[in-house]
Amino acid sequence: MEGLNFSLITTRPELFEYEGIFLTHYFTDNWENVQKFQARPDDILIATYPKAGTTWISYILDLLYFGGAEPERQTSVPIYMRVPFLESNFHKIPTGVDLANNLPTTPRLIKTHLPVQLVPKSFWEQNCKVVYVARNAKDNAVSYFHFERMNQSQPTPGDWNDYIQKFMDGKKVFGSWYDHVHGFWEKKQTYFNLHYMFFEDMVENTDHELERLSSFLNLSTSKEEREKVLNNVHFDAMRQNKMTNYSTIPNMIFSISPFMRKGKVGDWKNHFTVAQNEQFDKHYKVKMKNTTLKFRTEIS
Ligand code: PPS
Repeated sequence: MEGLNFSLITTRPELFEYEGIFLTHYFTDNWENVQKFQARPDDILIATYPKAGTTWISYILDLLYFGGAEPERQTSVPIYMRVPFLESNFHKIPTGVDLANNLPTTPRLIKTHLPVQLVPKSFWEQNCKVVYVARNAKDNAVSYFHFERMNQSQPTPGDWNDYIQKFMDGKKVFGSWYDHVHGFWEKKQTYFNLHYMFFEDMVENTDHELERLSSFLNLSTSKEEREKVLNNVHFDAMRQNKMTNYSTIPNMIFSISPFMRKGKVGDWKNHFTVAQNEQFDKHYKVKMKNTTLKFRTEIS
């Protein structure tokens, strides 16, 4: 397997404010090179707030473009090497920028969690296709909480009550969920090469979302091809697959919580107390009052 030469990090990083959002040094250490990154017109940028379904959409795109052509890629190259995390600099593996610059594929699939205003400008200048996935705030917060518990390269999450307060305040790595989802939604109004997707729609009808995505990408995929992709990107299949489940990363302690945890809409109901939910809803109304963006927190 490529790129797995790193050991457990024992000290969790500090969260600090940088360029108007909260980050850790893993995402600021290579800042200038990230901002100077030269996108190519056929690059595809996968943009998300953390825990919105990045790995899922990355694997879907990877299979759509390269699933048929390179069978060994599917069994030997982990998803985080196929789809570099642009702003990352974890020191023990090449930076996201170096990985992206050395990608042998066309198109290059590149992942970012940066909010819209901090995306390197060459992506916009080159009119690259951007696939954005958003997830409802409550499930996103729950998923992020468990991720911070298990991932030793994230700041400590504190207890759940503390955690949701910080989430509401935007004091999380990559900043405010509210600003992130809203920022890309606004961008879509003037930048037409942006496909805005919802995690909830993907759970409800993955095939339909796959069709819409293929059409955005101008890919003509047959029903059979789509079925093959669907089988591979099912939650259970990705959870079993070492190339997509992140089990190859020592910093992630799966005995605390696995990366592929539940993959559901509505798990927030198992976490929020009635009082926390009321407070969250009240705050949400204020934060989201000036947007046409609507989320579903449950599906039938
Ligand atoms: S990261 O670390 O930001 O890249 O994480 P990300 O991949 O964005 O989000 C992880 C959550 O997505 C869920 N997931 C899926 N759900 C349904 N089906 C599929 N195939 C799938 N793949 C990933 C994953 O389980 C995490 O959500 P939770 O709610 O924690 O389970």
